[in-house]
Parts: sequence; structure tokens; C-alpha cells
Amino acid sequence: MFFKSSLFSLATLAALVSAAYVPSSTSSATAPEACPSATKFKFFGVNESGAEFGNQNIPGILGTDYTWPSPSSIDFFTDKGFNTFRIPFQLERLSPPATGLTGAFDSTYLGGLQTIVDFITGKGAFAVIEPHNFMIYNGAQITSTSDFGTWWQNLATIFKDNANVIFDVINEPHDMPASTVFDLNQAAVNGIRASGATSQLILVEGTSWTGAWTWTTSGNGDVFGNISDPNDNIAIEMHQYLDSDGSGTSETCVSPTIGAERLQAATDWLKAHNLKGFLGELGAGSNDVCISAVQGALCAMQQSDVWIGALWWAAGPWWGDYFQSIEPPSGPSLSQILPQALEPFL
Ligand SMILES: *[C@@H]1O[C@H](CO)[C@@H](O)[C@H](O)[C@H]1NC(C)=O
Ligand SMILES: CC(=O)N[C@H]1CO[C@H](CO)[C@@H](O)[C@@H]1O
Repeated sequence: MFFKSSLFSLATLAALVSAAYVPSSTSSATAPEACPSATKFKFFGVNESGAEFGNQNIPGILGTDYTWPSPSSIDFFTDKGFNTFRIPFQLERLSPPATGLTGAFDSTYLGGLQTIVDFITGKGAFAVIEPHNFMIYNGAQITSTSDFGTWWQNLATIFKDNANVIFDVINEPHDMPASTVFDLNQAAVNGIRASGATSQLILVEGTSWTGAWTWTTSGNGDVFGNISDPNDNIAIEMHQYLDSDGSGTSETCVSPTIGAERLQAATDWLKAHNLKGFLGELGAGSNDVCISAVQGALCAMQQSDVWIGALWWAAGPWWGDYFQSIEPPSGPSLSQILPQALEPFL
């Protein structure tokens, strides 16, 4: 629904309905603001971190170095109407370096992934599975399109009958030429489709941490327009944080309009190439400037008609007091970001 909250009277609504979205620049960004002509996201939710933690310890110990997301956290968000959960995992735990990318999967770790995927998709929600590896495996950049394509073909084979699984090729490649990253993504797409997984959405990620704000200047924009899928079911996944260096490490946002501003060129590129976008990571601090900036970003996306999804970074049981944690019951992003900046866009 358009407005979850009853804070708006009909008169207020009428007054706002023809106005462009105006992020609040006042001292209190409390109410969801009108976002006329918005198309709701098909996929909206959170990242669920944990299985990628402790990547200095490979394989590491479950419960000590890493953990799987909590079913209760998934329940919390689906109860509110969110439907998409990104599950980062560690490539070296699933494919032990001793046998390499084309070897057998570790059955215990795979079982953990399958359990949380089944829980999510059993509720009718979508599970985005994602090696959180920056295009690096066992300390070296992945360069073999053949090995990477085979790895994805093998993994997709396991999930090919579950239409609510989304394949996210790999998290945030960086310090690699866009064309190399593109070739590896195309190999992954080919491998996934070759497995017989033809109904699922695939998300591809570019170099430079797949940043939306640098999409057209990083080289990604020069090559990703060529991505090809026989099943025509791909979206370009980008990430965007709203602090000064775009890293999501500061609680201070650049301005109340920085969200929409940083997405503009990427949105134009998506339109020009007739492609869909998926904002796989979005994060900011819990303060008025950031809340307005997140509202502005989500509204611009929903008005653009090219962004099909967005995910907050991040939920997950081990974030502690990390300022972007949205893990119930007490993650810092729950009290303001969730009701003011995310739920209005459900
Ligand atoms: C497709 O690839 C060619 C050759 O690498 C490149 O010149 C062109 O810009 C690409 N097109 C798009 C839309 O990315
Ligand atoms: C910006 C941000 O939240 N980055 C996180 C990316 O994922 C790794 C592993 O989960 C975290 O350690 C980073 O903080």
C-alpha cells in the first residue's frame, strides 16, 4: 500500500499528490512523504549477514567465526511486508581451496545455506544467494571464466527448481577492469542457464564495488549494456551508501538529497540501455539528513520505473551496535530508518 501510516490526512495527501518528492530539510524527518507516481518494488528487504563473517578464518567454526541468519529476523521483516533477503556467504567455505572452484561443495556449509534459503522461500519470499567475495577466491582474483561458469552451473543445479531463489553473481568486484568483470558475469549467467535454472532472476555486479554513483565513470557503463541472457531475466545490481566516500562507514550523510543525486546517472544509464536495476545494498545513519536522503533515493527509484528492488544493509545476528544494523530487536536502524525511510515505500 502507498501509505502505511495514518499520519497523513486526505487533505495533506491531496496537497502533496501533484508535488515532486521533497526530502525534508527541517529538523524533524518524521513523516513519510508523498512520492507520487511511484511504482512499488517487486523485491524489497534486507541483507542478512552472518555466513560471510570471520573470513580470516577459513573454513572457520560455525557459531564462533560465522553464523547463519536467524529465522526470527526473517519473520520480523516478512510480517511487516518485506519479501527479499540477501544471504552473503563465503566462497571458500562452500568450495574448499583444497579442491578448488570446480570441486565438490562442502556439504555441511551447503546444508546451512539450503536451510535458510528453504525457510525464506517457504514463506513465499525471495532468497538472494551471493558469494561475498569481491571476485577473489583463496587470496587471488578470479580470472577463469570457465571455472567461474562451472562453479555457478554447479550451484544453480542445486537450486534450479526453486523459482524464489535469486542468483547474485558475486559481491563487489574491485580493482579489476570492467570488461574482465563483465566477462566473468556473462560466464556465470551462461552457467546458471545451462544448469536448467531458467526461471530465476540473476543479478550481475560490476567493478568498483558495483557503486551506483560511479557506474558510468568506472567503465561498467561501457560494457554491461551487452549482458545477455537467453531467458531475459537479469537486473544490474548496484550498491549505494550516502556518506562522503560512499563506503557506509560514517553515520553522516552528505546532504538530504544525496541519495537521489547519486542514483541519477545510473538510472539514466539503465533507461538508455533498457535494463532493470536492483539496489542490493543501501545504508545510512539514523539522523534527519540521512533519513531524508534515503527517502529521496527510494522515491526516485520508484518513480523511475527501472529499479525493481532495494535491500537495506544490513540485518544479521552478529552486528552488535553497528549503526546500520537493522537486526531485531535492537539494531540501531530499527527505530527511525525502518518506520520513516523504508516502510513508507512498501
Ligand atoms: C558492447 O561491447 C562492445 C565491444 O566491447 C563495446 O564497444 C560496446 O560499447 C558495448 N555496448 C554496450 C551497450 O555496452
Ligand atoms: C558498508 C558495509 O556495511 N560493509 C560491510 C560489508 O560486508 C562485510 C562483511 O559482512 C562487513 O564487514 C562490512 O562492514
